[in-house]
Amino acid sequence: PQAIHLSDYAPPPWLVETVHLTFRLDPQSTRVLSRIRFRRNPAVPGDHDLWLDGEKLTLTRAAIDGQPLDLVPESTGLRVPAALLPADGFEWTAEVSIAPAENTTLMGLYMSKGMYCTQCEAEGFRKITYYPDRPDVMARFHVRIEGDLPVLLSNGNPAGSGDGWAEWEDPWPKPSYLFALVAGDLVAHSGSFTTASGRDVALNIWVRPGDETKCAYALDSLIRSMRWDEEVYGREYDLDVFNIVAVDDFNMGAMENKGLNIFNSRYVLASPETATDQDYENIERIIAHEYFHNWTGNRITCRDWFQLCLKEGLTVYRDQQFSGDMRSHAVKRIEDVLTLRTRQFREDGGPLAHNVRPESYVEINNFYTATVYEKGAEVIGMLRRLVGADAYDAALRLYFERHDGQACTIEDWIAVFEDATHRDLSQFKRWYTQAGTPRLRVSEDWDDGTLTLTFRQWVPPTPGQPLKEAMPIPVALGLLAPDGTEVQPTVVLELTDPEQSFRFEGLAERPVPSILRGFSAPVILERDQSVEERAFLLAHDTDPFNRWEAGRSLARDVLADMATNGSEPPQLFFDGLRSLLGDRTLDPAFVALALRLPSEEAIAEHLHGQGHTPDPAAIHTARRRLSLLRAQDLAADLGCRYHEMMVPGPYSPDAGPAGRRALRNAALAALSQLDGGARAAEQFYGADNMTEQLAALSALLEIGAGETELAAFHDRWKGDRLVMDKWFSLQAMLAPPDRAASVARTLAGHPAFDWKNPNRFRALIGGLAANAAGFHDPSGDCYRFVADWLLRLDPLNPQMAARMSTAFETWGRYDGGRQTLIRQELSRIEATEGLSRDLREMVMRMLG
Ligand code: HT7
Ligand code: ZN
Repeated sequence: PQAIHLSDYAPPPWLVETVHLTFRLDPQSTRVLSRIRFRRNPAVPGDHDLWLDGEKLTLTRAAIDGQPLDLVPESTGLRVPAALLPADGFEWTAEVSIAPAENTTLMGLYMSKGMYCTQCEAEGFRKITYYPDRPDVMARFHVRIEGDLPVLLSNGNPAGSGDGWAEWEDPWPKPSYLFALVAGDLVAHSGSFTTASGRDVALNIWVRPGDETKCAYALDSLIRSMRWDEEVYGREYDLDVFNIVAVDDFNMGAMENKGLNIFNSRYVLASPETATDQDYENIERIIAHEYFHNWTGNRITCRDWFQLCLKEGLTVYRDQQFSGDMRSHAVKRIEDVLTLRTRQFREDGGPLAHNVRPESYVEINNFYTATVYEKGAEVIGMLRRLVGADAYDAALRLYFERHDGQACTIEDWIAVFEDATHRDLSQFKRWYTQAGTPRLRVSEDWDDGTLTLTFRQWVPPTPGQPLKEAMPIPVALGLLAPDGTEVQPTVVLELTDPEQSFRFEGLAERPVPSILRGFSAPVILERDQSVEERAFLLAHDTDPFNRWEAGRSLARDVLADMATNGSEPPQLFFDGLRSLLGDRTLDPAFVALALRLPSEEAIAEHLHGQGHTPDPAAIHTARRRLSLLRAQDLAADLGCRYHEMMVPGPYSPDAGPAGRRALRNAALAALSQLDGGARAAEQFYGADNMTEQLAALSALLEIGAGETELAAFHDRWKGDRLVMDKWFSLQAMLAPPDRAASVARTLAGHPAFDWKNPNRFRALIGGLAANAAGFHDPSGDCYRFVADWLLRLDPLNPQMAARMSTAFETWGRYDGGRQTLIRQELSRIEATEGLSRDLREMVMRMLG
């Protein structure tokens, strides 16, 4: 398949003014009638053919200004020769038929449990009708839906309805990827919002009958998001209605279609009995994310798909700010950095590394990645840190003012910041054009009241980019005196060179530096630091992120030592945790995070970065042993906190009670190693909410118990699809390493394993891939199992198969035996006839 290159971008010769679509719905043969007004693009002189994208469409008729055309469609679209096109514009009319019930890709128009729905980002609209399906073509849409279903929805405002039909008018020009249609037997949980300028907006969350009791939190999150975007970014909603629909079969989390967001039902539906605190937090975050896209994505969109980070990085950054404001900034920052390190550093350090703004792709769906999203958000955070909060606000005001209604590039974005701040940001642009996680090594020199910090940075080579240039790195730093007082409050040092020194003079005593506060840049900091110094920062750092980081890096190094040379953990590690556990002034959610040991995957990545070949089994054993020793050492304190953190009264998903449950459940998991699971079983049967029940089940499975509880859980929840996903993933994730493949096979044979449903597939296959020691069992059994399932899914849902193939992306870290086994599976996939473009591209990139 042909790669598409950023450097080949050419503006569209023909633009669209208005689109009228009529859908006559039928599962096997939906007819789509289109009437599209085209005009010449004044920026593109000369005569040009009209290219209309279209895939798997049956064309019944087509005409230009009413004159029928006899066109022969190609496999990817239709070409209308320039000679047939009136110079000053024309009206295109066409009729196609499609079969939504046969569409298993979940792109375009498809069916999920009797309901029609669409997914058009990135290139799904071309499966609906012939159209210039590219984001730089923005048009006003009018949609008529005809079908024998009670609810018929599309973008924009309602424009009339009757028995078996409804019309929708979207006044805002939009690219085709934001088109949406939903039709089904749905019920709404409704509310309203009055904007700052007094406009009343009807809000509806549409779900299948029976689920309407689980929508209150999603609606509340939406209202808070709308208010927040007005207060913090000055952005108002711009239609009379905002609809959200929950769908069971959905490839990703949600989609920001104009005025009609479509969500994976796991990010809408929640009740205390069925959803965990984490689920509630995700719902709040994703509802906000999609809503925020209304301005960052919809009103201002991307010129082409290479600019994806323009909308995604910024919108993730905005949803992170929102969640921090709603909950705790410190806890949110730690969680975001954990996600970044788990998903993005892994990507950046392997064969799938790519720029935040990629330069070429075969299948754009493969670039909805942690690099585009999460690293894209970090880049915005760095920009804000460098220019300051007020200048950031001014730049965003300018961005909205200058580019409203346009399809933009990263160059436009940078220019806004340069114009608003009068800074030269040409070096900063490297964050968009250079892949890989920078490494930053710091050394200290103390001489008679002066501390000199020397930073040396380098970026490892990544595919296609052997040589790298120095990055601009904002390093937030503070200095602490030996008694814990801050002698230098946070300053932001701006690194621009491969090596740079900074001097701090007039210091009475040698201070302890707290470096990269708040994780001020997405880099790997390398620093020779004694256990004592880390214990000191864990006890005293005034920056909560670095306080957590001190404990984290200590735990990581202890585990790395235990896994590689069988050493014993230092007592200071336990003592540090004990004082944290005993500090009642700290937010319980923060303490819970501080107690969380680095994952096996994180230790493997660290060891690899240190030049070791990680042994998944040894890492697993070391982590379990450290967990046990820690539980023994802290048993009394943990027991105390377990009781103290009980949350009385009715369940609330708010940050306060959720943080208490997080700490309580961390204590439970630790204590279960000592009491044989007695407390966990008690909590499991007594729980009135999913957070406590699932944590208890997980604690039991971790100690090799919980068979009875697993069965009880199944019996209680077999009718609830979202809870059953948890049942599948927990077992796959926590299966003992030598039994992981057989547990996964049994689960795959379970009647409830509906592998065509993305959530269920991800629960099992993703759960297994997250079981590091199990997945990497030297037999290679799990590698085979996962490859078999990818091959089975690929013909039906290539996008999902390609995403899940990233289970193999870390193969290069491991020993020769494992490398050979994984490469064998990747080669087997690659050699399969009829493989999708999606999966083929991923496999080829992984094989290098
Ligand atoms: N912008 C949305 C991306 C998305 C998507 C992309 C490809 C295929 C299916 C998809 N579903 C949603 C989601 C977001 O970032 O908000
Ligand atoms: Zn997004």
